[in-house]
Amino acid sequence: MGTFNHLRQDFPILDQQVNGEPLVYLDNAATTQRPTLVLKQLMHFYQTDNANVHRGAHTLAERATADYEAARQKVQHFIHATKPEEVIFTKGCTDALNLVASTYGEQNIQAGDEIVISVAEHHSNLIPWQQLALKKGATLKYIGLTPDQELDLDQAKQLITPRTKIVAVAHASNVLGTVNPVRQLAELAHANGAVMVVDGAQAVPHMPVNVQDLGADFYAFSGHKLMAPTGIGVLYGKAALLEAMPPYQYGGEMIGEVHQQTSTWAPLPYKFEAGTQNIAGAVGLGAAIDYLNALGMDQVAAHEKELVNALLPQLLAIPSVTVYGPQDPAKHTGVIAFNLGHLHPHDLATALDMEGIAIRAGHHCAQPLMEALNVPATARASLYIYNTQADVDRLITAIKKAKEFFRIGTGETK
Ligand code: 7TS
Repeated sequence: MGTFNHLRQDFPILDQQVNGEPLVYLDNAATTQRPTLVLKQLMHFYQTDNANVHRGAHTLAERATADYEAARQKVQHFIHATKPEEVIFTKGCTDALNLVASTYGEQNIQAGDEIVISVAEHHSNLIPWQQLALKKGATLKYIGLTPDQELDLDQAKQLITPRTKIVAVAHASNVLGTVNPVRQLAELAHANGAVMVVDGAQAVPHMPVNVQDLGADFYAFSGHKLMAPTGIGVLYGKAALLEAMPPYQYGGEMIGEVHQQTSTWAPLPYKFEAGTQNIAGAVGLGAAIDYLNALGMDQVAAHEKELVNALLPQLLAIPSVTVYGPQDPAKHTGVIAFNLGHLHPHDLATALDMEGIAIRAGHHCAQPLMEALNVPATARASLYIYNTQADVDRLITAIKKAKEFFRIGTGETK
């Protein structure tokens, strides 16, 4: 433990006090913080290279285009896509999933078809499929959880049939802290003629990802959860699928030829990048990937695992604490949702904020999962590379203090 302790100094925002205490930032599943490297790269882009891309009649336009396309190649190598054309820049993970639903889904789903997702999906990987199913007269089916609150692969085997056209599941859950068996699900999908859509928002920032090994047909994620700016994300898609899909939006940049009554489309990836894109965001994403590559994704995963090994047993040892998802640290990512007795998680989050500790409380955009867990909301601490053992200790101490203050587990409440 401790090899990443120096990283904190790369993140200027972490060097502040909140309510008189040094900030402990544990809301990384919502968004991460940006290192100086990314901030500098953004500044550098705007100060030296800024221009619109692909209109390259001048030097700045050429430089901006080169920066933007270099970022695409960094993403390609980071997730092991076969070629840069398979990397579409989007506004984020939500935008990427909506793109698939409203192009591939619109083109391929018919009445009577089935779409299979899991009960633990973030609304971003649920509502696009729900609305597509409603519009087309298709059926949306849900894979449930095992008693250990992991995705029920046996049930998935029953649900995925030749009627299934799309299987869409998160690579890692934003609530349960589970990593789903994407490869097995992709095999089931493919054996039944369906495509595999993966929501990688909580996976790409935290572990090595190889979209080809996973068997993903589409893979979506957001830049801001891996230290890049907000407003930039990625849709990976297999080239043959992307080629056959209609455009998502129409306008500049995405056209081949436009006539009064007809148009043709640009080749991949530009067919899906209508209008001026978040060029600086892509540059920032490239810088964030450089930062992660310098650390090594295996080391990133190992660091978080060490923190989970320290945090989870201590949390479970506090009487009245319920932890959701697997209780075994080996099966749990750095996303840890929990409740303290009947204390509303918002009250707990407020108490922790008074101690300078930032966690999230709420339904985490996963209301069907809250229903399945039979809770209205949970607290959630989520870790990243700059968190330390000291952060874990501060969290545990503050939860114990809140437990005393609210008299949880004493039979009385304040
Ligand atoms: N999918 C998962 C699994 C997520 O955790 C999130 C965001 C999204 C999709 C959507 O990402 P966006 O960048 O397009 O908004 N999750 C959370 C969260 O858990 N708390 O705040 C945002």
